Amino acid sequence: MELMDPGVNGTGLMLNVTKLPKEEAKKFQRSLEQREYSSYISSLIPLQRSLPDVRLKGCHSLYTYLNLPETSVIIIFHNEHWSVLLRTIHSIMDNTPPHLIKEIILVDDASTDEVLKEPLEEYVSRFSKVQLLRAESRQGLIRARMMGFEQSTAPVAVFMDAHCECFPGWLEPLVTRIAENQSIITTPNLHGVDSESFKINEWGQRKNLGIPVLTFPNLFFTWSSMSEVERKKRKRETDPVRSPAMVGCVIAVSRSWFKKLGMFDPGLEIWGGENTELSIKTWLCGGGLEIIPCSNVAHMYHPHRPSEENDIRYKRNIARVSNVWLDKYKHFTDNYDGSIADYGDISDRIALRDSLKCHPFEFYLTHVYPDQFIPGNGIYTGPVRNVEVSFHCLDSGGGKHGDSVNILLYSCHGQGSQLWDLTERREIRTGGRCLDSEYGDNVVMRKCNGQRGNQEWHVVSLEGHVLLRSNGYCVGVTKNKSALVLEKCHNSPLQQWTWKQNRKPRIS
Ligand SMILES: [Mn+2]
Repeated sequence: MELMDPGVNGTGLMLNVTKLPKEEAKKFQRSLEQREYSSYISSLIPLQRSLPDVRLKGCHSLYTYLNLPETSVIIIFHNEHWSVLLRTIHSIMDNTPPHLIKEIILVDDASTDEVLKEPLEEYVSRFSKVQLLRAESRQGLIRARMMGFEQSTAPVAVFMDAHCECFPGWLEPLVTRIAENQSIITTPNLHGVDSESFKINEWGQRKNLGIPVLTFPNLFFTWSSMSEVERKKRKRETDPVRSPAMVGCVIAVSRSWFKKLGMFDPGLEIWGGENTELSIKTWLCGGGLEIIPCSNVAHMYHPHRPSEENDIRYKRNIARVSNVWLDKYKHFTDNYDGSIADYGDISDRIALRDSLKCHPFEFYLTHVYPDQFIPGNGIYTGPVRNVEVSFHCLDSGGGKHGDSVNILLYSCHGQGSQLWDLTERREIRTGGRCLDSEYGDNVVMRKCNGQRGNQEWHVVSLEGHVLLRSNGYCVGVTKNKSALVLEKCHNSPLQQWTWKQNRKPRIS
C-alpha cells in the first residue's frame, strides 16, 4: 500500500536496487552519480506532498498574529533536479499564508539542464508570485543570492536552498522575531531530507536543541550543544535560541539590516564562508542571530564532492572573512596569510566594519559564545610532559576500541597528536576528541559531548606543575614508567605534568 503513496507525510521510498530491472537500476545509479542525491527516487515522490505538523506545543498560540511584514523568498539553483526544486516551491506555497509572501524569486545560476529552461518557465507560470531570473554566466551561490535580493522588494528576505521542504507554519515565527527586532537574523529548527530515500528525518530538537557553532581553523560550522548560560536563560522550549553561527540553507533577514551589514561580501567566490561572515558581523555590529524553535524546515544535506578547486576557493573565502573580522584570532584560521590563495582586496570590507563601529572579535568570545573552542588557544595549551619521565608526553595516537581511543605515553615531539587544549568546558581536547575518565584505569579519549561529567577535568596547579584530575582520579604514569594509568590521586611526580597556561578562562 505504501508504494501507492510514496513520500506522503514525509515518508521516504526505500527501493531494493538489486530487485529493480537492470535498466532501472542503472538509472538509479546514474542519478546518484550526477547529483549527489537520488533524483531517481525524488521523481517517484509527488511534487506536492504533506509533511507532519511537528510544531512544539506552545507554538500555535504564540504565532497566531498574522499582521506581519511581507517576505520575499530567494532561491538559487544550478542544475538542481526539477522535482527537488519544484517540491521546494510547492512546499512554500502550501505551508505559508498567501498574504505573507510577496514573491518567490528563483535565480538560475547558469544551469545547463534543458528541463530548467522553457519547461520550468512554463511550469512556474502557474504561480503569479514566482519570478525567474537567469544569470548569464555562473555567479556562484553568494553573488546569485545578492542578484535575487536586488530584485526583491519585501521588507523581509528569506534565502533558501533549492532543496528544502517547509513544514506548516514555518514562516510566521521567523518573521515575528524580525518584526520585534529587525537586527536579529532568524533561522528555523532544521530537519533533514534523506538524500537517498527522501524521507523527512525529524530531529525533534527540543530542550537540547543543537546549535551551529564555528570551528577553527576552517571557519565552517559544526553542531554543538547550547551553552549552560543559554540553557538556564530560556524558560520555555519555544523560546528563541541565540545561535553563534548558522548552517546557511535557510536565513531570514530584514532588508534594511542586510543592507546595512553590506549584504554578503561580494568578493566571496561561489560557495562557503558567507554564513560565517554574516553570523560574525550581525553579532559584532549590534544585531544577533537566533534559531526559532517553532519554525521547522527540512533541508537535504548531501555530500559535496571535494575538489581541489573548491577547496582553494573556500580557503580564499575564509581568509577574507578572518582578515576582516577576526583580529588577532585570525592566526588560528587557515590561509590567513594568503599563502594558499590570494584573497583579494578587503579594504572596503574593513571600511564597512569601521563605519558600523562593530565590536572587536573579543566580544564574540566573551559575550556571544564563551564556549568557542579555538585549537591552540585553550586555557592551557601545547604538549603535556610528564615530570618524572620528562622525555615523555601525552599522545593521542593510540589504537581505537569501539568509540574510544587509547592515549599513549610517547616520546615528546610536540606535533599534532601531542597538542592539547584545556577548553572553557574544562575538556582536555585534541582533534575532535576529549579525555574521558569513564574507563576505569585506562586513559582514553572519546568524542567530545559538551556535557562535562567524565569529560570535565581540573588542572590543579602544583608548584609549576599540574595534576590532571577528574572525579577524584588523576592521569599518571605506571611505576615501571612504561604506560599511562588513571588512578587515585597521590601527588607523586608520576602524576605531575608540565603544561603551559596560555590565558585566563573566559567563563569562571
Ligand atoms: Mn544546501
